Amino acid sequence: MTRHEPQTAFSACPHDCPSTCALEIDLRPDGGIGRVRGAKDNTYTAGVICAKVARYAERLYHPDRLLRPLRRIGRKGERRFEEISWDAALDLIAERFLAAEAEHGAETVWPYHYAGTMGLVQRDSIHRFRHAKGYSRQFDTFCTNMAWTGYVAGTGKLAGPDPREMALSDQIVIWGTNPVATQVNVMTHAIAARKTRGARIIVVDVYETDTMKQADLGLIIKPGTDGALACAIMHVLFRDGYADRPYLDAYTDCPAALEAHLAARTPEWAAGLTGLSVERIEEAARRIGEVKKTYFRLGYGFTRSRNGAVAMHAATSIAAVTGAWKYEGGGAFHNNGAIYGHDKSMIEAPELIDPAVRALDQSLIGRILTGDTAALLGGPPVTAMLIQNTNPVSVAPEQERVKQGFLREDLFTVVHEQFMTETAEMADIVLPATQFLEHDDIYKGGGHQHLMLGPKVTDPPSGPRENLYVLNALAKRLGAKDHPGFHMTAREHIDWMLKSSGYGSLETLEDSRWIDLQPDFETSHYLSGFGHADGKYHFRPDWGKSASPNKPAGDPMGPWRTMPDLPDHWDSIEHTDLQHPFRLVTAPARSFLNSTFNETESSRKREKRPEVWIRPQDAAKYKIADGAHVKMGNARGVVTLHARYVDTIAPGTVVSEGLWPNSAFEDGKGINTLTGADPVAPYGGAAFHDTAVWLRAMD
Ligand SMILES: Nc1nc2c(c(=O)[nH]1)N[C@H]1C(S)=C(S)[C@@H](COP(=O)(O)OP(=O)(O)OC[C@H]3O[C@@H](n4cnc5c(=O)[nH]c(N)nc54)[C@H](O)[C@@H]3O)O[C@H]1N2
Ligand SMILES: Nc1nc2c(c(=O)[nH]1)N[C@H]1C(S)=C(S)[C@@H](COP(=O)(O)OP(=O)(O)OC[C@H]3O[C@@H](n4cnc5c(=O)[nH]c(N)nc54)[C@H](O)[C@@H]3O)O[C@H]1N2
Ligand code: SF4
Ligand SMILES: [Mo]
Repeated sequence: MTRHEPQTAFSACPHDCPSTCALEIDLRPDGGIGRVRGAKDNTYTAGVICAKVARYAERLYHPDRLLRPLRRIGRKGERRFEEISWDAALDLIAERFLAAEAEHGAETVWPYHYAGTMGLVQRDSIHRFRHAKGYSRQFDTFCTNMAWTGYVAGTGKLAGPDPREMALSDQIVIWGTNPVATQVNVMTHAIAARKTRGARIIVVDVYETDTMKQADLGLIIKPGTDGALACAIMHVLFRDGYADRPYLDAYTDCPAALEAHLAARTPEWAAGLTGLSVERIEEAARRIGEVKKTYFRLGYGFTRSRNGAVAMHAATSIAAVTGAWKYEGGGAFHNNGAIYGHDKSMIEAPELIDPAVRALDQSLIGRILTGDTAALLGGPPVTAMLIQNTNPVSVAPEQERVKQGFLREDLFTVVHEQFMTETAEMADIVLPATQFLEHDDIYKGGGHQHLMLGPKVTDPPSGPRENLYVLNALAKRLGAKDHPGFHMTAREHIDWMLKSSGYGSLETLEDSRWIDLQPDFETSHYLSGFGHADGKYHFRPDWGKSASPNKPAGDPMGPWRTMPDLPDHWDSIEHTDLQHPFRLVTAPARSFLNSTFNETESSRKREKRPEVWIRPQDAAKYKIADGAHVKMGNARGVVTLHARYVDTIAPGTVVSEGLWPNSAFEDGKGINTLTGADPVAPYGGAAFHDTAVWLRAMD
């Protein structure tokens, strides 16, 4: 803890945020933490972090932190628990997991996790645990499926131009992400480009976000119409001589077919779909055509729709039409997942995987726990769960079913948590977890290129234990197949991974704090070829055979056979009708991170209360006043919240920023009561921003 300066420790932000900031932590004389700051000498973080992490002490020393293992003594969900010892808790869990296994087979146990910590040791050791027992696997679908699949369909690889190059670009197109709220460092580099080079910023969203407020050109479009906008932009680029034909011939698979296909995708056509004026689309296209050094920073938000993969591929394709990839400060970036090449085998034990064991869809948890045979993939019911790093009762879609499932008396649920979340309230056993500053881990940035050390910098209170401890202790009690990973500390795991990956050792990383793994310019810009076997950018994605990192073992899913074979508007979104006249987008709130930080007072104060934002013109039609108490619903359920008039939203669209705890809504039904879990084509994912709803004033 005193490796650098006596009063300052370093770490990395563990939260599920593409920025993965390099942190400096002020240490108090008693060893506790003070202010958290961004590391100035990390070239991506550049000294800037978000407000909620700067005040981390509020979360670390929160009076509601879980400190002791708890056992349920009331009925399910009644929130009555008694304290027990760690040993008693672990013994009981082992007994119940073994009994469940004896009755239904090992697949009845479903270790369930996600990204509350992005630390590779503490997040992913659960895989070693599940594989060593033959427990059900998890098909991850909350977040990345449509975005990664769509990007990789074009480029063949999940990587791109160095995000720091944004500072060297002449124009930055921030598409379907709200970095002021969700990944603040994108703004650092984009604003630097504006200050030093007069770069322009274009933002595409469905409402005027804080990011769009900073833009030179803001395009507010109807949700799920990004494919149409991208096609119309490309139409103009071809029509007006902005297409880089030598680049297209050398680097792309079928430019002539694309051009012919786009002939009918005119700005007039896209105006009808997106709600933008023809002039606005023409203006955006002209700016993108004129400025060669345009950096497309493509986010997740616009892919959380049933046509999200198609939308991502279409937006990525624009950079291939202009040839922006050739230039420093140009190209299209989404995520750098493919650059790391780190060896996770000691953490995850892939050699223990039995491919016959089912992989249950994380987003279908509601259907799975309520016995839907299709969702259970024909296997046994789930009767035991160990949950780490996720809060499905709040974050998962089809919330009514999720709650119903967790209420099952024959389901034995263990939740390892830092706080009494709404998922922990449903548990049979609650185990207290350490926070990131209290354990060792290693992180990689999705939105940048650093592998970063996050060492333990302060002692936890007595009680909370790290994920690795729980998994190793349970593996032993459960008689899991032995694996060296079960006998290693987090520091030993980190050291092993670094050595095995050729990235030095724990000792060298303690010294350097991070490693910059950005590939060279040629590679990052695909100048020696794209990631596909033919080295070309693919306008024709061949969806059923994609190289997506999210590809599951089985067949493609959803209506994938009707996906367009070239960039297009794919009309597969949830449609409005007379009963459901609005389309709801559940965008993230600036002061929460998914459901994390919704326990801190300052975040709740800043976000005020659950609201649905609506255009006054739209509200008037349904006699909804500004500030009105409203119900919002669809076939999945009904929520109660307050309306607020906001002029700058796409027509027919309503926005509810979250994630608030369910209990902040009047009847305890959170926003995910309304969202659907149906798997999006072709490789799954939940369409969180693609929901048709009705709205009704309550009085
Ligand atoms: N403060 C804060 N930060 C976060 C999070 C958080 O909850 N709060 N969540 C973290 C996580 S897990 C992730 S994955 C990232 C995600 O961060 P982003 O990539 O920013 O993605 P989203 O947060 O889903 O949505 C971003 C924007 O997409 C817009 N959007 C929704 N539908 C459409 C559409 O059809 N078209 C267009 N053009 N825009 C659309 C929304 O209005 C929203 O402003 O952020 C991380 N950072
Ligand atoms: N309506 C709507 N729903 C959404 C989204 C949306 O935009 N709209 N976004 C979706 C997206 S992109 C994502 S990624 C998911 C995210 O959903 P989750 O992965 O569930 O994310 P969090 O809400 O951050 O919950 C993480 C939990 O992990 C706990 N935790 C943190 N660190 C540790 C640790 O070291 N050990 C243990 N045991 N626990 C820890 C935290 O206390 C927190 O309760 O939500 C999805 N849900
Ligand atoms: S911006 Fe994201 S990575 Fe950086 S400190 Fe905030 S939550 Fe963490
Ligand atoms: Mo996410």
